[in-house]
Amino acid sequence: MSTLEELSKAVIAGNEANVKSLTQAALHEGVKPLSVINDGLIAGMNVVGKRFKVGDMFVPEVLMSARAMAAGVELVKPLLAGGQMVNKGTIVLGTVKGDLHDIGKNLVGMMLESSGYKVIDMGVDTSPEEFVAAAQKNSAQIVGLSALLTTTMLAMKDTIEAFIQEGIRNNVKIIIGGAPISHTFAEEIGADGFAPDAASATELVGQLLA
Ligand code: B12
Repeated sequence: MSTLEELSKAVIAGNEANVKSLTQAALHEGVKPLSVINDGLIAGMNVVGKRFKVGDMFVPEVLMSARAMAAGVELVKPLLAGGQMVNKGTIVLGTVKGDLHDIGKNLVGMMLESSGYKVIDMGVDTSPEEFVAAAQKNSAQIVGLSALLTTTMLAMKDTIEAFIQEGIRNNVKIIIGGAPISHTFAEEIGADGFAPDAASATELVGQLLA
């Protein structure tokens, strides 16, 4: 079994200590940081998602996997940071109201930071008003919304509405993402863009700011 396969297994098992040592081992072997994330850590989390769906895994186990994955991501993070001092733009990023999922949002934030953007992380369960206030306070060019639940996807629409209400919708580009989100949904609610993963999110931001 390759180190990346073992790493995926450790994420599935929720074994934080093994995730840390295998992440380090993979990096040591010369596996690219992004590949450690995509082909090791996220690959494991994808299996967790499938098992959770069919009832083979339950919330406490999923949380252990999530924690283990986060510990691995922390180790890779410094290697992604480009160290650029130029600020290419400011992004307010958060998980929408009612939603507590933050693994994907954190990955998006990390990739954006490592590409030279300033990221204001709003955390989880962020209300439309909080997004509006943060965008104004930081003169953000981009607002990124994350949602993992079909029920909280609707909070994305409410958040866009709040920017319209405040009269500042044209000052920002609003991008959305998360497992249940699609291009079609983005168009439906009047978002400026959608990206299916962290690397494409960074590309999307680059395009919108060009
Ligand atoms: C981990 C997890 C949890 C953890 C979250 C821990 C944490 N700190 O985030 C815990 C255990 C807390 C949890 C709780 C719940 N969960 Co949950 N969870 C998951 C799981 C297994 C993985 C999600 C994940 O982290 N994926 C890995 C990351 C890397 O992927 P990602 O989030 O999609 O992010 C990528 C892209 O989407 C994109 N992206 C993400 N955000 C953004 C933002 C922008 C701007 C852009 C451009 C791109 C982008 O880039 C990311 C990186 O590539 C999913 C299964 C799944 N298939 O998604 C279920 C899932 C999302 N959960 C689900 C459910 C039902 C729940 C609960 C209601 C369970 C319960 N009964 O209590 C609660 C809800 C809590 C709440 N109010 O939010 C369902 C949702 C079903 C639905 N149709 O709505 C899912 C789909 C599982 C399932 N199949 O049933 N969960």
